[in-house]
Amino acid sequence: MQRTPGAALETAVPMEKREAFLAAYAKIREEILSDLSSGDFQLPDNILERVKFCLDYNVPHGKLNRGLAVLEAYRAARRCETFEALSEQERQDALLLGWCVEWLQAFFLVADDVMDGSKTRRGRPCYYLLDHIGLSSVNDCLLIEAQIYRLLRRRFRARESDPELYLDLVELFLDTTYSTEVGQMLDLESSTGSDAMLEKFTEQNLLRIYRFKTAIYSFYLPVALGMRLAGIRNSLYYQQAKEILLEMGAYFQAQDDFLDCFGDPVVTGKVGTDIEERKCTWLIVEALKCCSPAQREMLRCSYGKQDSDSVARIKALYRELGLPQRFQTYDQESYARIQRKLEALDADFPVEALRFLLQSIYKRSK
Ligand code: GPP
Ligand code: MG
Ligand code: MG
Ligand code: MG
Repeated sequence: MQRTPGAALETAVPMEKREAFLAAYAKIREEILSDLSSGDFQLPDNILERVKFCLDYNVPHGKLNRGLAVLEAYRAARRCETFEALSEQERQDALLLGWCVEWLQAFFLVADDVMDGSKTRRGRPCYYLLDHIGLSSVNDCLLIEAQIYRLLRRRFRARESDPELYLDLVELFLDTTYSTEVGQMLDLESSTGSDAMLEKFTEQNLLRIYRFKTAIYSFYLPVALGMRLAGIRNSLYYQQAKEILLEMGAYFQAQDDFLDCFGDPVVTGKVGTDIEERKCTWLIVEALKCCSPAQREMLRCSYGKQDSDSVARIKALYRELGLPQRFQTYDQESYARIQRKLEALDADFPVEALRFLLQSIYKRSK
């Protein structure tokens, strides 16, 4: 399939689907606000407004691919032609789980931007940089996370038609969160140390970071949730899905690393900090594979420095080494390899869900 760069998301996700998904957001937010205004909490209006601001700022402005992937995985696992053909209750359950994944993403992003010293996210200042927020962003991201479990409890606890569903869903979220936090630790750890630490930037370390910090929550979780909601219990399906989804997740994070340096901030909505923050990225690992001893010395001196001259030197070297062209090849080869794996899957498998995710990332520009 031929695509022009930047066309990926627009064609993979029809506008009506995104709008239908977005329409469910306000209802879920109202459920959370109503919980906080009643029962033990009885919070006053000004505090409820603050919670509303925090959610509106952080939850609904992304690409929504993770949330939409839950709907797609559920539809495919239920063997339904369209999402609309499902019953009202089934659609509401899938929409809620889709939004729970977007809530998880919001929790991670608020925290990640603090740790990465980022300035912008989704085209606006990072939440922690807002005047009236600052360090209270730490508690706010914990609140966002905790809301996932209140939503799950209210919707799925003690469901007679599937008594184990609730625990399975809670465990999927908890295990995923733990893995992502391990991944974030590896990401942060690989970026600390003295100038002599280029040795940490190996392909093996990079793939471990990708698997844990991105692939599990962004790719495996949405599909596993859709499959589990549809009642699939056969662990073989989950293993098969996981293998391919982790590969897709690594491909997605390599794109994220590339866009951090070479993407257009107007399109990505964020200004990269990977070079300044000494991150273990696709670009630095690739550069170290093909640079000369003199270029390696330059990397050793300039990588991870905050000043703009050092950053410009690194970017110039990346270009000199032909990394943008090498990345294009990597992009095409990854897509083709994963596509072949999808084609080889068992006919019983809800493969459209995986295809949806792959189409939504190929040659992406944001
Ligand atoms: C992406 O890394 C990974 C995450 C956002 C997970 C964060 C996990 C936590 C436990 C907080 P990134 O820093 O490259 O993403 P971005 O480029 O979007 O800042
Ligand atoms: Mg970041
Ligand atoms: Mg990060
Ligand atoms: Mg990044």
